[in-house]
Amino acid sequence: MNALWKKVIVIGTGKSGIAAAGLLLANGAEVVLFDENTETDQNAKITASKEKAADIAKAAGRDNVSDRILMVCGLDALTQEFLADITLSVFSPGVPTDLALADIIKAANIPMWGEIELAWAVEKGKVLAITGTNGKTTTTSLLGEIMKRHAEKVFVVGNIGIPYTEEVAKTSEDSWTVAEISSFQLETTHGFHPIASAILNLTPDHLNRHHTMENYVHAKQEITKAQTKEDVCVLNAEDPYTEEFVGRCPARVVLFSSGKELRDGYFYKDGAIYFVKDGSKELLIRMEETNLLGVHNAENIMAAFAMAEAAGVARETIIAGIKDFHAVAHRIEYVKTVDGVWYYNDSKGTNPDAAIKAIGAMQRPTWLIGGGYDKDSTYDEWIESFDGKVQGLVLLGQTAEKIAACARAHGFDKIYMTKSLEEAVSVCREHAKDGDAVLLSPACASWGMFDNYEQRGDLFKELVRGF
Ligand code: UMA
Repeated sequence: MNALWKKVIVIGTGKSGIAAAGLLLANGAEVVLFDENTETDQNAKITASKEKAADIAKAAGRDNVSDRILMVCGLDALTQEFLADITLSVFSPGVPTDLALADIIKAANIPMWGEIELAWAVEKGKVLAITGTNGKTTTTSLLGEIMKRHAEKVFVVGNIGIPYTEEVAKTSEDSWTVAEISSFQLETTHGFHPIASAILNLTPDHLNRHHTMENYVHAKQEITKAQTKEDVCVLNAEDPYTEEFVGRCPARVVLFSSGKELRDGYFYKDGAIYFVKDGSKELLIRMEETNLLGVHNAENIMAAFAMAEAAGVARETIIAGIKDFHAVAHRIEYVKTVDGVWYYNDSKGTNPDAAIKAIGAMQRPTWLIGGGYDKDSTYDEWIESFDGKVQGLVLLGQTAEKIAACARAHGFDKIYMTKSLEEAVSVCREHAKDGDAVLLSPACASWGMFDNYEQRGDLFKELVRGF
C-alpha cells in the first residue's frame, strides 16, 4: 500500500467519492468520508463505500477489505485536531480546491489528490486520456470502441460517468484505460501519466470555478504534466489556445485540423479525413461512411484516430471501429418525430460552444430550449448563431433572465419564460409546426434543477416519448 494511504479523508460523497473510498478500503486503508452537506445520509454512504470496496476487491481477486470507515459532515467537523493524523485527502471533482474547505486541508499540511491521481497510483496498464471543452465524451467513447477491437482488456472511465477508481484494480500490464478527464479533475493530478493525451478544443466554460480563461486553459494543459517526448499529445491546429501550446507541450505533438491542409498530421476537407506526412496525403475515411454528423465530429474522429495510432492500433481496425460507432446519448440525439416535429436531445450542450454546434447541426426551423445553472458564461455568440433558424427560445432555470436580456440586446425577442422542463416542452409542442425541430440544448449545466445532464436529458426524452 502507498505510504500515504493510511488514514485518508475522501471529500465529497457522490459517485467519485464513494468509488475512491471503495478503492482505499479494498487496499486496507482507513477512510474518513466527508461531505459539506450536513443532510447527507451517512449510513447510506458508509454502506455504499463498503459495498464498492467488496466489488473492487473481488474483481481484483482479493478478499481482505478494510472496514475502518467513518463519516463526518459540515466544515465545523474539520478541526485541526481531527485532521492531525490524516495522511492524505482525496477531492471529488466537484469540490473547488481554492475555497474554505481546501484552505483547512492545506493548513493541516495534508497532501491533496484527486480521484484520478488515486487511481493512477494503482494503474498497471497503459493510459490514453482526453480533455477539452467539447467532444470529450464522443472522442472517449469512440476511442474506447476502437481499443476494444485491438485489445482484450479495455476500461473506459473518468468524467464520462464511470469513476476511474472503480475500474483500476482490474488493470494489468496488457490492459488499456481510456479516460475522459475534466478540468476539475486535472486540478488535483500530480503523477498521472497517459502515453497519449488530447486537448480537443478550449472555449470558455466553468469560469465560476476557474475564475479566468487563463486558469481554465492551464488546468486543461495539466493533462500533459507528466508526459515526455516519448509520449504523444494530440492538439487542434484550429484552436488558438491549443495551437499556442504546441511549442511548450512536453509531449510529441500530433496535430489535427478541420480548417486547412497540414504538412504533418490529420486534416478534414470536403467531407473526408486525411493523414498527411511530409506533405504526402492519404485518404482515411469519408464522413458519409460514419454515423456521425458535423465538422465537430470530424474533429473528434481525427483526435481518436491519432490517439489510436499512437497506441499502435492498425489502421483497418481504427477505420472499422469508426464505421460502427453511433453518437452518444444526450449529444444531438434524435428522440422522435411527433406531428411532423422532430425532437432532439442535446442535454450535454452544457456550455455556449457546445450549444452553438447543436444549432449548426439542425437542418430545420428550430424551437430551442435553453437555460440552467449559471457558470458565469456569456451568451452573445450563442444568440448570434441562431441566424434566422431559431423560431422561439424557451428558457428555464437560474440563467433564464440573463439569457433573455442578452437575446433582446441582440434583437431576438421570440422568448418564452418557463418554470420547468415539463412546461418548456409543452410550450414547444404548442408552437412548433409540421417540419420544425425542437432542440433541448441549454448552453448551461443542469445543476440546481437536476442532479446531472443525463437526468435532464432522460426527462426530456420521457416527456417527448409520452406524447
Ligand atoms: N460537495 C462538497 N463540497 C463542495 C462541492 C460538492 O462537499 O464544494 C459534495 C456534494 O455534497 C456531493 C459530492 O461532493 O456529495 C459531489 O461530488 P461531485 O460534484 O464531484 O460529483 P460526483 O458524483 O462525484 O461526479 C464527479 C463528476 N462531477 C463533477 O465534476 C461536478 C462527474 O462529472 C463524473 O462523471 C464523476 O465524478 C466520475 O468521475 C460530471 C460533470 O458534470 C459528468 N462534469 C463536468 C462537465 O463535464 O462539465 C466537469
